[in-house]
Amino acid sequence: MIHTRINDLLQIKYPLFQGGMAWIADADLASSVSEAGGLGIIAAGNADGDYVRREIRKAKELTGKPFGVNIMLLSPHADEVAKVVAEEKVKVVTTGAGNPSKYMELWKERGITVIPVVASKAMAKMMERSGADALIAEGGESGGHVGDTTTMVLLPMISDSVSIPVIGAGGIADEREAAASFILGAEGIQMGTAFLAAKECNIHPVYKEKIIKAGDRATMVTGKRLGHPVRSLRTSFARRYREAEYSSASDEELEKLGVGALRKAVKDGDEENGCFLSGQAAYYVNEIKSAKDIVEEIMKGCERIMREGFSKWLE
Ligand code: TUI
Repeated sequence: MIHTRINDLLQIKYPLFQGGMAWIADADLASSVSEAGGLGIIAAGNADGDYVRREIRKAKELTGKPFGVNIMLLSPHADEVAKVVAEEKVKVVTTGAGNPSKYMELWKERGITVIPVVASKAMAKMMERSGADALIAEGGESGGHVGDTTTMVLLPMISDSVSIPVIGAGGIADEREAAASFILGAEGIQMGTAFLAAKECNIHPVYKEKIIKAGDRATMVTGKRLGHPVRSLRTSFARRYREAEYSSASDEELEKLGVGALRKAVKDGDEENGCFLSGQAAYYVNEIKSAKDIVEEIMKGCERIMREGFSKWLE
């Protein structure tokens, strides 16, 4: 068994998180990952407090095991959702796309384990000083909102910079990528894209199909012009958005193009107008499986690689 400080901190069997994907990671997906021995995470995304409270209560009915809530800090409802997770005494909170310092006291006094996502060394050190229990270092291979440092460079950098445990994310969907993360200093891994193909993931079948079929250059990054770079599948929508970014279109026109695009992908499978967020590791996601099989295959494969060691090229 792979056993790190993350297993002890969260009382979970496997140090594996399911990423908090906006519009996607609901109580069904999160509870099935937690039941499988990992940490399932409900994504608050842009949803309001009532939605998040309902999903938390649903997850509590579906599993007795720990699960988390991810708060996307760019959301207009972030303040409200921050209060809801405190009231509901969620065991773990992860944050993304910003600095969660202002909520830290509220969460810590309720005994919540706080694990911010960081994409830089400066943010990692600041979060450790503010009382974070662990960090998720997410490289630019990931789907959704991305920084530009890769997991390969970011993980050792962040692990060397803090003494709290670090979870690697971005570009992990296969056992070799998982094992490499531990070598780079991680004490846990987080996967998002790999769980898009979970049976329990309630996205439109067209979205799952696109992830399963994704090839070697399947994703691209758009949104840099407005300051929020986002990695998604290279669809006609993504190409159109990219063209608009480099045209004389105004910022307002660009924003209008993006409104509702995540929902259109997730709920409607709308190939023309939907934004299908995905990490580069979609290449390794080739079939629909239960969350339990995804968790176990990755962790067992990772453990086998660690036990075998790497003597292939040693004389
Ligand atoms: O947050 C994510 N991934 C996301 S959020 C999202 S929803 C969205 N919708 C529209 C526009 C933008 C996003 C889809 N995917 N990952 C975690 C993550 N956090 N990656 C990078 C960061 C990050 C970035 C800046 C963390 C901290 C940070 O600090 C900013 C600062 O204040 O320096």
